[in-house]
Amino acid sequence: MSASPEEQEREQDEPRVGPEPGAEPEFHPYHHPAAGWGAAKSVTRFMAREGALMDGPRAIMKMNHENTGFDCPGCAWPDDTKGLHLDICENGIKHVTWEMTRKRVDREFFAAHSVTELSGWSDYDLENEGRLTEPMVYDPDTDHYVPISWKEAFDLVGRTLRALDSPHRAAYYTSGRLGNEATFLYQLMARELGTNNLPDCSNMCHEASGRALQAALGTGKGTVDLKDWETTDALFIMGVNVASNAPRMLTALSEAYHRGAKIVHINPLVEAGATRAIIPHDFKDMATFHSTPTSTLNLQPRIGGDMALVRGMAKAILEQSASDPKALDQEFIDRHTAGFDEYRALCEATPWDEIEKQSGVGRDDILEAARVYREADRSIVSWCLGVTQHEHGVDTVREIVNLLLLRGNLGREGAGPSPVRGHSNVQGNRTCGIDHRPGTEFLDRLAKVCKIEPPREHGLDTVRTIEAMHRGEVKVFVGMGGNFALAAPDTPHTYAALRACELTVQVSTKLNRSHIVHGRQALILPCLGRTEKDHQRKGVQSTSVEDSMSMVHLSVGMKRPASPHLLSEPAIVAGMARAALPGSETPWEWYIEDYDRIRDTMAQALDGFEDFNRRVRLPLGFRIKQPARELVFLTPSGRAEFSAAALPDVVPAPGMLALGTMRSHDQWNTTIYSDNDRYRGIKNLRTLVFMNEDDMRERGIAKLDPVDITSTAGDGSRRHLDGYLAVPYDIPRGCAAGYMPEMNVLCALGDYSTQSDQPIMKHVKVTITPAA
Ligand SMILES: Nc1nc2c(c(=O)[nH]1)N[C@H]1C(S)=C(S)[C@@H](COP(=O)(O)OP(=O)(O)OC[C@H]3O[C@@H](n4cnc5c(=O)[nH]c(N)nc54)[C@H](O)[C@@H]3O)O[C@H]1N2
Ligand SMILES: Nc1nc2c(c(=O)[nH]1)N[C@H]1C(S)=C(S)[C@@H](COP(=O)(O)OP(=O)(O)OC[C@H]3O[C@@H](n4cnc5c(=O)[nH]c(N)nc54)[C@H](O)[C@@H]3O)O[C@H]1N2
Ligand SMILES: [Mo]
Repeated sequence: MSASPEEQEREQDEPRVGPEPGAEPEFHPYHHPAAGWGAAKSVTRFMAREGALMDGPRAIMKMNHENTGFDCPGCAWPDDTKGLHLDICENGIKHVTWEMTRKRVDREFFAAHSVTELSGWSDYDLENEGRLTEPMVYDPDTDHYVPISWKEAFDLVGRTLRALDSPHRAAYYTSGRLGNEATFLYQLMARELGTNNLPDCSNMCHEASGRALQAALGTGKGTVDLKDWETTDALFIMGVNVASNAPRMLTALSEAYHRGAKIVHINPLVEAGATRAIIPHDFKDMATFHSTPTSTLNLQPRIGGDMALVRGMAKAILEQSASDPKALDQEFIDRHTAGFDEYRALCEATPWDEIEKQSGVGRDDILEAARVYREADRSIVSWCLGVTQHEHGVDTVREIVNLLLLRGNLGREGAGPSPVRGHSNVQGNRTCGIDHRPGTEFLDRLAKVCKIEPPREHGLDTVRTIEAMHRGEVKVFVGMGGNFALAAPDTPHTYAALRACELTVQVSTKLNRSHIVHGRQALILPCLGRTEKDHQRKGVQSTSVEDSMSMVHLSVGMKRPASPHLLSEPAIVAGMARAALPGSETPWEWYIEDYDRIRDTMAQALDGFEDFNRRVRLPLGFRIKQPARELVFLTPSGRAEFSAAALPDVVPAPGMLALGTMRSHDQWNTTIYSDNDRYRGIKNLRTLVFMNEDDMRERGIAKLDPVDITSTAGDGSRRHLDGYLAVPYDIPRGCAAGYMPEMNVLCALGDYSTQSDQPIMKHVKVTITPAA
């Protein structure tokens, strides 16, 4: 007899935190609800390991609270508007605890370990050493990092930048945790120096969403907020692993379910969050093991099949409109949109068998999803990387908008597009100027307010920066957070690019691969984390962040810094800027004394930030105005634009599979917490590939057999990963999946989307064979 869900949940083996060397890999399909006690136990173990048991709970109670705490750096999901006192999740807690660890990487550590030695360490072991404590510079004579004063470090940056024959010889990368104030100063520094070379993690993440929404609606962001989530009749969740990567969405899903809303998940994998969940802040649910369904329908398209699936839903709605005029919101279409006739003709001309073949979903299932959509007065479509990291990511997001426009699901409560952003401030980074393709209006205003001459030519994105480093055209790489070496595609190629640099500068909280894979000269500049108190001349400072739903609010750290030698990110930017621009009239030092001064300048320079200092101190902050929400479309036609793109062919060639790279439950991008992936039933294993059982059988591969994976790039070049273990999984035929960043080795740098310039990370063309 099988155990009840409660028993299963109780008996569930607690995964050990951290990779267990030599431990046997295990796979047992997971049948429990997401979140709940499994999550709570995992958190406790994790805190104990990081020595944060005392501080952890105190910090957690401060997370995501109306302007009195710090913003959870875990993800970009908005804060609960009703002031939920435990609006938190397992992964957010791990993320914060990871920052608050008691372990330290100090000068003795670097004296004891050469860089060559450290390059043999695993990524887990590097980060596991704890927080960085003081600035370090690479000494090529001894192959060790050695201490350097902040002043000398800034001088080295300034000297090297000033010696470049063009400002375009440097690139300034941003990882999406950087607060708005530091972001604004950082882009100002780059532009005052004379370049728009501002690659960011968004180039690998939601570039496709931004470009599609901009073209369709004249705004690069979603239009809905949490209230809309609370009132909608139907939610379509596409390509998001909710329980692992946006766990606070589980609350919204279970509330929606209780309300009677329909929830449709569209994902090649049926992830744990697409079944049932126990909501962690609901003490009653926790105590009684009560779980709530988080789905009413699950569709499993093939990898890359979303556009065809959405086209199918649109086709069904259009077909239905012949007998049921209310299927379409014709008045909305007439008043607010352009290009409808062309789109209708395209849908009519797309045959059902093509839609079925390309989506990998049967017509009846697509009709069922269309029925849910038709019966809902208000619908929201939400998506993440499963939709964006494709060649045709922009077309797919536009197809989603097409579907929404058909029924006027825009500019009213409970309806609209809702991309789920990744990093906690990745959306704010773009708003505050991290953009290698800045608009003229933005630059004109920046020029006027900051009295600089910003460059007008477009700069380099992530992929193009790596190419330029290879060619010797970019010689200085500055990383404001993140782990560029591992996050970027084509790992050996990216390593070589970084190593070809004259200087690499990494502003970081913890040791990672990007410190070990460095330029001829290299600096590690350690900064305060978001949980830490930032003391400046005028007192304790706060920074602001913007969530996935355009809410801007303050984040105030409250912990004693990990080391007295840390500087804040704004201060590090200002230090580098002053050294590189000694004659600059920008009052860099004055800004750092009091971040209100930065915000006052931002209020003048940035659209939507008027009266910034006052509004950001309102209890929940403020929402940046969203013209599309008000049915004002800043598009050439002044209307919301339908698109009419042909369906791409996403069906793998015979013998090939489409491989999606993704995150495990116990990881934060390049930070690996353990080798377990609880919700997918995996223990002690990251070097795996999830496959359909029939695809395995056809290749003579049994459960946990070692296999060799070969990817074939657009230019015909091949890349390999050998000895990965095959895991039979409920995934459509022709599809496979495994973990980033290990699998970035398989992603060719040249294989980026021509629509978004995003590296293709979800549709890598591979062959898989039994290990040689
Ligand atoms: N705990 C934790 N939270 C995180 C992160 C983390 O690493 N750890 N990362 C943060 C960041 S930066 C980001 S961008 C987000 C990422 O959040 P996600 O987008 O959830 O990230 P992935 O792990 O890449 O998972 C992609 C999901 O898309 C599905 N998928 C793959 N291919 C396709 C496809 O062709 N179509 C559809 N419909 N689905 C597909 C996969 O099965 C998987 O469920 O999460 C953020 N939050
Ligand atoms: N194959 C494949 N590759 C991918 C993806 C994928 O799905 N598949 N996803 C892509 C996506 S969506 C993203 S967003 C990128 C992520 O790319 P990045 O943002 O570059 O990488 P992270 O792993 O988030 O960065 C982790 C590091 O950030 C530093 N850090 C942490 N907190 C702070 C802080 O407060 N300040 C500073 N200065 N540093 C800090 C720490 O040193 C830590 O080691 O990866 C991309 N790469
Ligand atoms: Mo991301």
